[in-house]
Amino acid sequence: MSHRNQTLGEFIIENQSAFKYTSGELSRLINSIRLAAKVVNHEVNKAGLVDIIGTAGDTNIQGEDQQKLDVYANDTFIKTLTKRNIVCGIASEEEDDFISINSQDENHQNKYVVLIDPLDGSSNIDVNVSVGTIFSVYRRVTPVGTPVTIEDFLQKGNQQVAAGYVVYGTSTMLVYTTGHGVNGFTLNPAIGSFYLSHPNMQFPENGRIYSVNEGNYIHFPKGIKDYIKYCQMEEGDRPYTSRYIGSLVSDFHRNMIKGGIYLYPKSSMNAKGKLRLLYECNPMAFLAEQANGKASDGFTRIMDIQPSELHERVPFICGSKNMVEKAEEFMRNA
Ligand code: P6P
Repeated sequence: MSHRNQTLGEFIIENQSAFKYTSGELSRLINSIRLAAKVVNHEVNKAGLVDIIGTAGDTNIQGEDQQKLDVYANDTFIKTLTKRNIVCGIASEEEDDFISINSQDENHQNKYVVLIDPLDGSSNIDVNVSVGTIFSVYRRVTPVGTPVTIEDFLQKGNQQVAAGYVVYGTSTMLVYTTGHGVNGFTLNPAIGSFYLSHPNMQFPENGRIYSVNEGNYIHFPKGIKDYIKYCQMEEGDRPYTSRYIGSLVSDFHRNMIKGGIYLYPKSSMNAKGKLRLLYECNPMAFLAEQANGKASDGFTRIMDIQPSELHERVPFICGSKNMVEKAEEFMRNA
């Protein structure tokens, strides 16, 4: 159920009963993400005005320079999720290992683990291009009341109970799913409330936008090269338009609204591609499928891949169903 201009809080309450595990915990979890998103949004929006731009002088497990806002966003989401005593474990792109959260009370009854990319596309911060937060939620698989283990995090994407992103763009939006479609909420910064602005978001089955870093073209597998050439060919509704922001959340969001495909393939430089399975590809794949789109590594459905380590990478092709299937066809026939 949804009504335009409903607030996120009203939407969560109205749809709580639709969620099969409802105990209010997931609603409180989404509410805590809402709060953290507002706090991070405040900092992202003034990044140019205070000394928060630039690297924090550290690198993460990926060997990437940690931008100060990366660190700030990571700390904010971890603190908010921990303080609200909702989850039993958190994994983050910015943390080498997962964090086990022992509740204040001895009977640790929290059932959910959250995996986050706290600020995706952060290399865009210094040039004022939109960035995003990505989150993925699972129910733990180890006994409630015991400390979480790596098993709780290495679940297939098809076990997710919720997933979403915040895009800090020309406006700030929270877009998420609990398995009943995808809904987008836009922040009214004047009053600090998110309002339902994009109910039941759906990928058009076809699109005319392809998003890929063509600077890597010569390093791509033959099937990807053939698909890119297909996009550029004068035939039917082609050539398509190339649009690549360098921020997954922004490219995904635009393609979901307009129709399009995002590709981050493997290459001779990145044997498994660049994007991380657990906190980038799985949540975006859950959203894509809930919005009538598709997500694969070129051969296998992303959400069917069995993770083997926290920060593993996979090739990622995601977007309008017919476009993803055409790209998969080129991969099969290469
Ligand atoms: P490249 C950002 O670092 C990110 O993870 C995605 O948000 C983005 O689409 C991609 O990497 C950009 O990577 O290699 O094209 O700069």
